[in-house]
Amino acid sequence: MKVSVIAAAVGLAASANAHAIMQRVSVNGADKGLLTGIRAPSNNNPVENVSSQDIICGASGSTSNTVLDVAPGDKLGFQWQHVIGGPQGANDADNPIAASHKGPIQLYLAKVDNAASASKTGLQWFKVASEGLNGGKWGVDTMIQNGGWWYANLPSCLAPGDYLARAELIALHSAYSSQGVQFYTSCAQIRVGGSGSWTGSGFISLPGAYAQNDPGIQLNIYGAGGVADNGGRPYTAPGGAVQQQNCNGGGGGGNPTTTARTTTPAAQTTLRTTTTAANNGGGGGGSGAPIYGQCGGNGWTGPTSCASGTCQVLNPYYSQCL
Ligand SMILES: *[C@@H]1O[C@H](CO)[C@@H](O)[C@H](O)[C@H]1NC(C)=O
Ligand SMILES: [Cu+2]
Repeated sequence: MKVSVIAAAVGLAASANAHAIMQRVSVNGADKGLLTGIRAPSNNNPVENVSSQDIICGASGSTSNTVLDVAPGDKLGFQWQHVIGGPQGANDADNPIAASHKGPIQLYLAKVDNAASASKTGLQWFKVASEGLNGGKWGVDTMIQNGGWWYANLPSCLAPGDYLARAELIALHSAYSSQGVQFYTSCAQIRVGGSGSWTGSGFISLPGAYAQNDPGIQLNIYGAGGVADNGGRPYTAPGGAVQQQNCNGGGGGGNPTTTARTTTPAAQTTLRTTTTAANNGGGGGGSGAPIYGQCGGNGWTGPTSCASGTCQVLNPYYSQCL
């Protein structure tokens, strides 16, 4: 059994250079154009070393003078394709990405002075969306179904100004050994309008926050028969929980109020695995988080006990009822 699983995995990994690049952004359905307002790598080679500067926005490649105007709550789309410009030749079965490349897709923001010119290093990133594994379906599966597009809403109370929006696809098909993981990341340059007040919370540094052996980065996602369902176990993406915005002003991790929670539709709808946990945390009648719910971690303000299961620390950012 074990041998056949490994053989299947190696076979998938060997389907040569079936990588991808995030290269288009849409705002409320309007495609802003190839590599417009985006910092993207110039080829589709993945980043495998979480300590590399390339973990931030991918290897240095194309740049853009454009900053995309957006508003809080806008629906952003991020499109990955096999090579810059789209498919590689006719009938490219590996466009937008090889189906083997299962894993989560996440969106982080970092405040900057000028999104076109700001350095990508030394920023404080906060996670606003994440689609991991839900009922056997990965974020990458959703993206492939949508022709390479993956969508997330900006937080509806996000404070105005320039941000880098880091769209991260983590392919886990070879992640059973160290640096078998494949990160496909580009950054969009956005200018948020409006009069929101939320400046983020649960900040992380990149590189820094990810460990090469994080259980969401180094793992064997194959279950019985080589099915890439993580053996039916829940999957926790690296970088901590999706941050719940505080619409009453400020940031930095104050206690979100009930009002804030009920008025935060945006960033949460896109993904089920992570956000379900966070949402469930708020409703609490004092009975603790549900099974698989979050019960702790850096910046976590929800319940710290479990209605069922036991609260287990998975990493500094995430404890889960298991
Ligand atoms: C990973 O990247 C860091 C930073 O560039 C470097 O020091 C380290 O040697 C790399 N590790 C491997 C195994 O390549
Ligand atoms: Cu690949």
